[in-house]
Amino acid sequence: MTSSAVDARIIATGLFTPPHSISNDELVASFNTFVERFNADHAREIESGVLEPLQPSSAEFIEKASGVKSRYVMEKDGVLDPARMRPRLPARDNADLSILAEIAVDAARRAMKAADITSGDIDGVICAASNMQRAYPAMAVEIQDALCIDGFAFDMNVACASAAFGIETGAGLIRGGARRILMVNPEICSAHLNFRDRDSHFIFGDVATAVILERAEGAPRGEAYDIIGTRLKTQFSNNIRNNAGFINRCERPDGEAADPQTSPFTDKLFVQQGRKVFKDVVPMVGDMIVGHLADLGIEPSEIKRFWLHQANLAMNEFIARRVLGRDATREEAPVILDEYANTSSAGSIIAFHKHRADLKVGDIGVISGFGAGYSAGSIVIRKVA
Ligand code: CO8
Repeated sequence: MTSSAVDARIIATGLFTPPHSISNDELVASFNTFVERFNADHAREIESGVLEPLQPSSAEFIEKASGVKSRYVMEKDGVLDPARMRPRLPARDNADLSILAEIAVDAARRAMKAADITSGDIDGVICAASNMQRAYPAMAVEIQDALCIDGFAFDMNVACASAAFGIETGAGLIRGGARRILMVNPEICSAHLNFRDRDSHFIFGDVATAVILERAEGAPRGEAYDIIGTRLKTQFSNNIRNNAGFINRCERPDGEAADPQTSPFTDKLFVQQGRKVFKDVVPMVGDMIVGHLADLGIEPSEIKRFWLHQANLAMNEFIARRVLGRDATREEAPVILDEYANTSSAGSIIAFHKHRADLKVGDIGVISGFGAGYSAGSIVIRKVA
């Protein structure tokens, strides 16, 4: 799907960064302790060939394969405790703000402050993220309530592409008559990451971002980026999956007591075929951006900045090369995954939030999110103030 009339503009972003950071060395130390204990506890099965021994992780591998050096998390001790390996996020009373809503509200308040607007200036809220804390009521309605916003709110999930799809959805609502839309991306990836899986335990981090979209009419009051084109694409793939869902309790055989969330090999958490994802998604996204720019009559060389999803450093380098026909500089395609890791839908928005201050009026950039589904979105923007 493609849209190209200028109906909406981005007038502000907000970023919530969690209080705790975990280095690769800390993560690997915890994982390797788990592996030693697991192998010792299962020595007999391993010796008899019934079970393969678990292999240790390595900080060098993680940085080389992904570019990730650290990640922020909402709670650190539970993640690093080899007997637990998931954050401690105690259940809250229904009367209290949910943790996912809390971080979204923080990012939203920062964006509203940057835009110098109040709750009364916003007509609707979209919560676009990889995982919602519950089925209902919608996270977005809780966020709307906490911010005292009148109007409407709803959740949407397009995995790592959620923010790009959220921006296009917000622009569509503005096309339909709304004045301003708040789009938030709260991602507590640590809660649905399998820290016992060597292949993926290092990939994700927690964060929340917010974007405020406004109808593109009249002179902007402050910094603003016209949305000059959007393109969305999905293509089914089993290579990134999370099979957690409401049907799970009905799938378990009679008498089975094991909690599928605590198995080291669970598919009820994030699982992927990383190599296949890499090979499929690089051409899919590269070609989407090239085609999108061509249809808008924009040469790739006119693009000042690519705020790409932050999943893997090499992946972003390949995509930028496919679009530009040469290597992109760090200024052209900024990197935040070294510090934040993959924050799913929020990654491209963190990059946009942190790396746009130097742009001049008239400069064009591309925000692009991509991931599970597969799903991908390209948002082309021009700085107008
Ligand atoms: N330490 C040491 N060695 C390791 C480790 C480790 N931690 N992990 C794997 N190895 C070994 C492997 O066993 C393998 O060994 P061998 O060669 O003997 O078989 C070797 O290292 C190479 O392994 P890989 O082929 O897997 O390594 P890659 O170079 O492909 O790197 C990556 C793995 C980093 C995962 C890479 O493939 C990648 O980043 N791919 C892109 C995938 C991607 O971007 N996915 C993101 C999608 S996320 C999304 O859409 C959002 C989902 C919702 C969010 C969920 C939040 C939890």
